[in-house]
Amino acid sequence: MDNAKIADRFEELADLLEFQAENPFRVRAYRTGAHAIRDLGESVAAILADPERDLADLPGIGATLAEKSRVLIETGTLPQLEKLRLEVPEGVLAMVRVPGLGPKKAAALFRELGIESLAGLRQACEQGRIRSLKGFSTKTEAMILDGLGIAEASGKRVYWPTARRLADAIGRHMNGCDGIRKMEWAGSLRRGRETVGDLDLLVVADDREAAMDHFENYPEQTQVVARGDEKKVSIRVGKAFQVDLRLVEEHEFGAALQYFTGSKEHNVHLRRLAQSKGLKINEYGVFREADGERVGGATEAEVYAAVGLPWIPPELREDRQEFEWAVADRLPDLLTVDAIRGDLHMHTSASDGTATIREMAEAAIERGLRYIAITDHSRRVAMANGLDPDRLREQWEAIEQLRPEFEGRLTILKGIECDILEAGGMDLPDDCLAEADWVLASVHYGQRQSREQITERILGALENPHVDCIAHPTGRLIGRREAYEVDLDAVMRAAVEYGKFLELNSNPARLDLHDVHAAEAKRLGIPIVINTDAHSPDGLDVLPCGINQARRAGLTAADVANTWPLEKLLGRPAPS
Ligand code: DGT
Ligand code: CA
Ligand code: CA
Ligand code: ZN
Repeated sequence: MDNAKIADRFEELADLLEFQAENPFRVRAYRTGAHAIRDLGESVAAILADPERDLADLPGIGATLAEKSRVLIETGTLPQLEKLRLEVPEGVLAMVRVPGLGPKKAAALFRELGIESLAGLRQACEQGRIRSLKGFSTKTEAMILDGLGIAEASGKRVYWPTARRLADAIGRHMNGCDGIRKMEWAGSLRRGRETVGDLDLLVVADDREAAMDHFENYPEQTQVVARGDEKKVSIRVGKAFQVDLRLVEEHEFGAALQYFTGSKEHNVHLRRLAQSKGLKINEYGVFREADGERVGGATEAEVYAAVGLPWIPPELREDRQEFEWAVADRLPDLLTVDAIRGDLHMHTSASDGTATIREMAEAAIERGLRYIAITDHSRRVAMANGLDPDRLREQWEAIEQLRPEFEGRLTILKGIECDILEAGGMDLPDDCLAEADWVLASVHYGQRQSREQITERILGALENPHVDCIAHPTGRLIGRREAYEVDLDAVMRAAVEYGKFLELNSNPARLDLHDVHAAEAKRLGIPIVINTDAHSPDGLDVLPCGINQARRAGLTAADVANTWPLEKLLGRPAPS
């Protein structure tokens, strides 16, 4: 069982205990532990297996959670969790998360009225069956109905670039409103998270009413959710995706931006730091506890400076290591998109791409790249028309013939995305791989094999002297398919031993390696290659998603091999 799954179990346990009105400190202990484990670079299993180390020593974990982690890894579950799952139906937990309901009220509805799903809850409200309960009224019913709309929508997160495009469109619309002095997107969009639950826009405007009216009139808007007061309004676009607008004062803008950028955990940590210095930080500014005097908040830098810290880039604000780094003035100089010089994973119409080698090369030049590798699928991926040695050598000949045309503008590497076979071993013979400039190795089939099998297959690929890099190393598809079972610690150790690269695939559905693992790779000195895996010229435009993920992992340009000159990356003169 990997760290993410252990964290999921602890979070579920916290939700269930909260519903049972358990001691809030215990509930919090599980949540803190889940957060700590989710953000751990090494696997919990490896730490437990190491007799020299004690999982209980790690911050946020402790003896109880260490013991439960051991049981989870050994048995796949916890007796306590199994028992609670029987007592509390799944739908009831969803009710706990409905804004305005909470664990206490949800428990009453479940016990007194037998409601155990969001659908049942809506029906009971509409039939007026809830107002009869002690502590409930017609007003609660209306509030729950409102909350239900939000809860149903809030399950649907979108990939980051979808949110980015929507934000840009709304931004253009808002530019048509007079008297807007400042405007910035906050929340998970600004932190560059993989998925975004809703959008948070902050605006300073001469005329608040006018700005809110303009926002409500966004043409693609399907519903105005709430215009509670004179400072906030939310709309829904498309299928219930929510966009919040908040109007703030100019001198509060930095404090508001800091607050609404989050994450919540980062903000909690920052406020704790402020308290220890006799300060109070909220969305309106920084204040002295003693006399309430305001000491800053016009800019974000002012907010951080008030507690003696440099400004922290939004992508790092997850309460991982950013405070430790900031205190020591060791914040990494995060990678930017223009540092990327090459893209070493892309497909053409020879396999499942849509464009020719020349079209991909031209598109790469337009995007400022200096080198690319053409990496079509190998023969095992028959449904993508994967290449056998003959077709691959033909393609490489075509690349050699194209090279003079691109001389001085772009180097085209003869590459391949070679499958790692189910039984182990590479899909193409060594003599063929030996002729390539760049070999990616991927697991596409047999993803349901055991952890041992999949790990062995990948270790085998890393041992092969012709393989340069493991593509999308965990195989996850965000929101659609879990990562395959693999011992990433072992994979990383082997990558170090054989001097291989690991990919960070920029496809918004993959983002694989994900941030925590990319950070661990950096710690071990494994160079990361950020690729697009483009299947068309436009496919090259997903690069910013990979950059976000790399920044969230704290990577600098030096940590990312495709910012390097090609000679350094290949360890030999570049082909021409
Ligand atoms: P999302 O929308 O689920 O992708 O994630 P965020 O981070 O954008 O979350 P959202 O939209 O609920 O809130 C935006 C930020 O506002 C959040 O990152 C931190 C701040 N914030 C919101 N509610 C709270 C709260 O109850 N406590 C604290 N400390 N911060 C909050
Ligand atoms: Ca948000
Ligand atoms: Ca929000
Ligand atoms: Zn590919």
